Amino acid sequence: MASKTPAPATSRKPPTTGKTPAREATDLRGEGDELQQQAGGTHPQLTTNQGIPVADNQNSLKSGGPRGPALLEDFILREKITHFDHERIPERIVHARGTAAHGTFELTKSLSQYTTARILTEVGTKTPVFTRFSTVAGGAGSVDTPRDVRGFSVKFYTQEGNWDLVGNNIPVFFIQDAMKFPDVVHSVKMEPDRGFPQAASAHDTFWDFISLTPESMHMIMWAMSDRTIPRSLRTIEGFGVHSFRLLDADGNSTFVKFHWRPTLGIQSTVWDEALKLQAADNDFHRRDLFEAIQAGDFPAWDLAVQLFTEEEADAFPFDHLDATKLIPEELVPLQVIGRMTLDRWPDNFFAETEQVAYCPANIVPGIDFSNDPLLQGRLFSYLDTQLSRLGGPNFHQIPVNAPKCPFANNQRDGHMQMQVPKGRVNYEPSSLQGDSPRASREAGYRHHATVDDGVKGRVRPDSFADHYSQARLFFRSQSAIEQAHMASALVFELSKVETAHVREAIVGHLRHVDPTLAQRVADGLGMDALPPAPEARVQPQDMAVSPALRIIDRMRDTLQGRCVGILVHDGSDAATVKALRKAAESAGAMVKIVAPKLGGAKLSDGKRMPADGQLAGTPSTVFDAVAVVLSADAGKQLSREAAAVDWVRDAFGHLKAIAADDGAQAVLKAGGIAKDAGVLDAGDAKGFITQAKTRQWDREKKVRMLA
Ligand code: HDD
Repeated sequence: MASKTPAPATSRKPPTTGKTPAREATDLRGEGDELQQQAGGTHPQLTTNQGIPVADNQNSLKSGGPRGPALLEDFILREKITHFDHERIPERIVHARGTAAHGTFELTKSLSQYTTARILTEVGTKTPVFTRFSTVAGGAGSVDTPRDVRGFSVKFYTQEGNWDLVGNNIPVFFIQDAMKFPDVVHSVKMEPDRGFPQAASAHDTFWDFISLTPESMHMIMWAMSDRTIPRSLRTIEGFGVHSFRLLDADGNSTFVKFHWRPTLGIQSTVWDEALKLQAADNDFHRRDLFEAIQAGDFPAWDLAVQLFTEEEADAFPFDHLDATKLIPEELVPLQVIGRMTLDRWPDNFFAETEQVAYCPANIVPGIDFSNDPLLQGRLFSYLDTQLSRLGGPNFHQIPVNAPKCPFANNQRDGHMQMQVPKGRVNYEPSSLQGDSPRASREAGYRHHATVDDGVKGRVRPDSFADHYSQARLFFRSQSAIEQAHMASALVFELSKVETAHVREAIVGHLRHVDPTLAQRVADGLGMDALPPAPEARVQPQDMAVSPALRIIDRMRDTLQGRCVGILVHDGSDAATVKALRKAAESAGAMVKIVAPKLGGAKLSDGKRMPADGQLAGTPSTVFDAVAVVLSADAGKQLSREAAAVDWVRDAFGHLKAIAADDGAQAVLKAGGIAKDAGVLDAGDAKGFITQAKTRQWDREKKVRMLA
């Protein structure tokens, strides 16, 4: 319903109430009205949705005096409550928890040799985008940092219509055929009888499904890697997953895979940190993106493509139409063709982030689908889900979903029709109206002309049967630290599985992936012997390792996009705090001051430094590196404060650089922190910044027993 723009307050007077019987309250306004008058400002007249001015927004209409019953006649109360009762819509069945931002995409390299799509051929054009990141399993009100795949959806409002690239931060998927999607999702969401676990993947049900679905093994390797515990949404990669086609003007086709690469580089957390972040800040990723955009520190991603022909695809040792397979960059290199920058936070979360409706079937001329059976199922599912989620067939008219280019057709009416089409003609062919829309062979969408022969049947190609080679490729391509994280993640997750035969079945599959991995997980679970491996239809092959699949070696040593916390108390040395802050900010970090009291601390120069966070509510998990600057007295005092001791102990355990002055040593001692290359004197701001740019991976074996 379009809301009427209310007239300025001065032009409309509240209606008079007529004669007030003596026994009723004499002042219609409630206390809230009086208090808000003091807040000042010029406010428009409050009205109902019909534009009727409201005189009292605090009290319902009563009969028989102020303590009498409320009246059904109160159309203002009824309208307000009715609207409120219907404020929620069904949340997404998957990817319910999301965070989005507006931005632009600018093409830097034309693909005109391969496609007619203007967004991929017109260098320099800035195309508006709306990009939503999400977790998969949790509900809309769950947390940002579980171990989970992250959704990465981009709506490009191109001049030729909306193009939605609906991907994830992982280039492969759990299943090969859309027929299995409801099953994998049912198994991963909370168990239906008990309603838990919430937020992250379920235990027995999920691993039961996985143990019986070997095609998911490659995706499981990714899910158990540090990719699923990202530091921030600004530091995740994105993948279109499927092969698509690019079509040139003659209809010639080239296959393409789309990749997003964050300009800040990829970065993850460590598992203990991710667990503690859930307690520290449910909205850690959403807040990070919000704060970065508000600060003008706009996150950006390069769009890269892998291009290959049908003949090249036929020579791959895997089937690229199988969404459980990736194409190693070493086989088909990435070409960067443009950059997306997110620079505007939505004005309203519900209207935009919640109501945005992505659909992989939204595609523009010059791009086409491949025969990937998972993609084909998706082409149906997304439009269908919006019909119930957004309530009817006109959701494309919601501003965030509407194309920004002209659009016209003969589709009419339906729930919540916002447009008022003019004229007699709502059909085609027609001859009665000169301006009714017509299809155009030249500009219109063209499909690739494919020849498919063979018999009809519910079948899976033999070329999809190798479930382990790429799982092995992924595991063996990781650095030793990442392999240890994966083994430990598997032990952690399987330790939550109560059913012994499910745990054993998974370890059995791991034997095909990598026998050493299977052994480490079996040891971590306390198994006396390795369970048998299931029969593999195709024996796994060794592929050349792909270093591009690692994270740790590819993380950028930088403080850009990262946050440094400085813990202070009364008497902290002002010069040291100032020098650390300056050094961190010059290196691109955001700096936050933490103190036992939010009012801050009176530093050695007698000046009060306000705090950005109070110690008990701002643990070191929310920072990338920390400094502790304390007077001797404050150090002694805080060494008996668990929040301060945890602050340094967690920073140390999470492999972060720590700068501490003499006064802070008492807290470090209470935290049992031993000096290493990442523990520095607070006077050495330069050394601290160097260490703060990276995680202290060498420290890990001293603080954690990994599988
Ligand atoms: Fe999906 C949402 C990504 C397979 C059915 N999916 C959804 C979102 C993302 C993905 C990022 C959130 C969109 C948003 O922010 O609103 N989905 C993927 C990827 C897949 C995939 C990368 C495999 C490569 N999805 C997939 C299949 C089906 C669906 C096979 C069904 C056959 N997905 C849906 C859905 C959702 C959805 C049920 C829920 C909400 C929505 O669509 O709008 O239709």
